[in-house]
Amino acid sequence: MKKVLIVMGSDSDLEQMRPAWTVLRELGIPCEVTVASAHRTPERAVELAREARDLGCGVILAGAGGAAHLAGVLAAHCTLPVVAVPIAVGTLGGVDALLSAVQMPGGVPIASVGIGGARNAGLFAAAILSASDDGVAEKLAQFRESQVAKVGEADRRVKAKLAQEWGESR
Ligand code: RP5
Repeated sequence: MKKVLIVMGSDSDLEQMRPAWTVLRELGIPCEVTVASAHRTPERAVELAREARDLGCGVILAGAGGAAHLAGVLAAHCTLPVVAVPIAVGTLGGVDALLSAVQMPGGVPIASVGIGGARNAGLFAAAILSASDDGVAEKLAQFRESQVAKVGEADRRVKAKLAQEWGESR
């Protein structure tokens, strides 16, 4: 099974990135997590991107805040799909990171989830891997089914609560 490489620009991104590997672990998809910065450790970022495919990675998730360029730099040095996770930090609260991802100039595309969207990034990585891995596709289908069940339970809870409230108010 292909792995997901999760790169974050700083250890200060850790908690916002945690949902990515949490959901990947729920799905049984292996991942590597590492800190590398496009501007503080540019050589390391390039090295990671260049070796990722040979190390068995099928997707890269890149979490960074500020006017972030980590996802773009990683994408520039490999042909794996790269998904940016804009981190909510600093004066602009992640809008800068979001725009730097979705406004990537032409030729080396990256995808992006929303600000702080690490869990969705993990799920999207699983969807990418599912295109060539039936086991991952099956796990993702089961995950979707579990969401259906949870919404059904939420619906029953809300109805029961409202029935009780409305009964009490009469
Ligand atoms: C970015 O700058 C990192 O991804 C982080 O979101 C932000 C702040 O980094 P620290 O100054 O906390 O290390 O490169």
